[in-house]
Amino acid sequence: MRSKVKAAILLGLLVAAVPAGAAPAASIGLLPQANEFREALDLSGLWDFKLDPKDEGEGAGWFRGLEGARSIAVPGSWNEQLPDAYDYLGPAWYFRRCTVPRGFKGDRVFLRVGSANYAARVWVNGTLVGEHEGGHLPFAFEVTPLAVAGSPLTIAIRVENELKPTRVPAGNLPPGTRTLMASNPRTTFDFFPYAGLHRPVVLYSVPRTSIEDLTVRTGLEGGAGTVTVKVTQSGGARGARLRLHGEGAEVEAAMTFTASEGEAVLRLPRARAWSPADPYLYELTASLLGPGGREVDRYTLEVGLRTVEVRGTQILLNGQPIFLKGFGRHEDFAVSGRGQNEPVIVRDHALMKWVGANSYRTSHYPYAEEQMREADRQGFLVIDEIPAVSLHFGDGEENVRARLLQCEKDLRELIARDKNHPSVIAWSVSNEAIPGAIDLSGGAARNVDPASTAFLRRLIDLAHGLDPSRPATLVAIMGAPIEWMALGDFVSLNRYFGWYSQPGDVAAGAETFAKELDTIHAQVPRPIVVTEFGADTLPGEHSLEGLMWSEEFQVAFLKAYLDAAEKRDFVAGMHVWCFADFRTGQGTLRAGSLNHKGVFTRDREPKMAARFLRERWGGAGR
Ligand code: BDP
Repeated sequence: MRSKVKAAILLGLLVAAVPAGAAPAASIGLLPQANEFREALDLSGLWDFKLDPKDEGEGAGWFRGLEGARSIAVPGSWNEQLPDAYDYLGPAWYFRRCTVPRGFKGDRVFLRVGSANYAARVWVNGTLVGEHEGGHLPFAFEVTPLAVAGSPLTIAIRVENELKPTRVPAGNLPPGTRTLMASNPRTTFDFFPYAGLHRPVVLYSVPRTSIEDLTVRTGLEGGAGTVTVKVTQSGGARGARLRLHGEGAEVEAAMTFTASEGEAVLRLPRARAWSPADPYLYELTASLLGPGGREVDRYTLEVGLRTVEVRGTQILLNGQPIFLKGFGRHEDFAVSGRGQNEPVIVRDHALMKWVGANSYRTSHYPYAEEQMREADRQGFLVIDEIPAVSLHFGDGEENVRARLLQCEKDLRELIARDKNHPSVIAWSVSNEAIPGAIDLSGGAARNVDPASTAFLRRLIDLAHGLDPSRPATLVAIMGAPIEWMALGDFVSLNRYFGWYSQPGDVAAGAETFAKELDTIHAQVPRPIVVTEFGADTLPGEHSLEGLMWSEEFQVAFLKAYLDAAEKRDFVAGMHVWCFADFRTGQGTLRAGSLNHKGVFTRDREPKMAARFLRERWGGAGR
């Protein structure tokens, strides 16, 4: 069993740890789906909940039930639901009873957790079934022997989000380690370390012979399109039938399996390409065929036909240069915290359209799968990022190594999860890795330890290896060394001249920005995407002179940067930091524990800058 699991992890298919005696982790590539062959029971709602500050729950058998429990909503962070748990990050227990649907009879049953931040252990009917480390990504375990159709089932999940140097992102670094800003809790990153079950928990069934994973790659040539589909199956099906439906056309292809995998190409003589202007989605149905050609399993996927490529200093979508207009964002909202919040997902995408954006980055961690589906439907170009924020390299080899392993695991899981989304145009393997010294003047660090460069190169190479169809990038902090910027297929930069340096002098800051763009371009002749630029702005704060923190300052700052970028055809995108104000740790730079660089407030009302961008970017419905 162990070597089988290891092999699968190497393949990037299996993604959670297997405690002794527990079930092997299951594939996370496909969201659970209900149809004639599959069923899914979404366990979102109120669960029993109990903090475990003394860490006594496991020894005392809390996985059998919680005494003195109170309610908690899943999905949702616990921090703002329970007033006494705001900055509690230690262990806590979730517990819930359900009945295994009768329709699961005879099938394999899995339990899938959409995201537990940061580490989770899972028990079903009192039996430990698995554990997982790393927030923001799903994990699943097979629980077939425990889940009897029509019978009651208990689920217990212990979650903790202790800040540790060995985690990604890291926290509680050893005293003396240089961090960008001091904050409480002691993170290395500028967003609140929300904890809990942040996305739905789903119990689902698949037939004994079933589709385990689908990988879709699309191509466009002239007016024609191709959809290459790899099917991974378990249970010994002989073949599969693929059907692609859309635009009044239906094409089919058949495949036979050699072992567990098969591949086939669907050809559309006239294809409707997916793009921000026309995010058209075809429907792909994969059917697994059993004895006598009988259909034994089915999975349906929305597919957008598009190509992405970096050529020279341009990013090409469907062969045409595309300029990324948009934002860095956060999954953040009052009370729900980092929990999946569908009304906010819908509003955020609508507001980005209203502004005229066509792109965003999932700063600084993978977003909910519902976000990615909405991006597919609304035509956003997404830079999809793992939680590798503020990587440090100076706190000892052991810590650095632990973080590298976690980054690699995150990247495997992210690509396994998001590989089929047309909206995802690139993988971001880190945000603002920290060079030894930080230069805020527009220069680049020199003599950086080669081991840190090798660390980042390894992540870029891994992204390329797992998914040769998309570019990979890493986001450079001010003062990052040129050799780091040169590792990605395009350069990504966060810049704050006129804010953190040259404060209050927009003109001087924009000049430093422009000069630095030219210097980088001369050394790395690839597209540059400015993945962050912005200024903290208190809504309602006005200033005739356009002083810092006022709405006028934010508009002037964004305008100066956009103007500088517009004059340089090697700049392929501008992402404003940030879409909306968001909660972060307490610190002297963060009034009300909020980062105020949003062009929308935390409750999604526009600041002046939102209206300015809407004019500039030609927002919808003007
Ligand atoms: C960058 C980070 C981002 C911060 C932002 C800021 O990438 O997470 O929130 O700056 O300071 O350093 O506002």
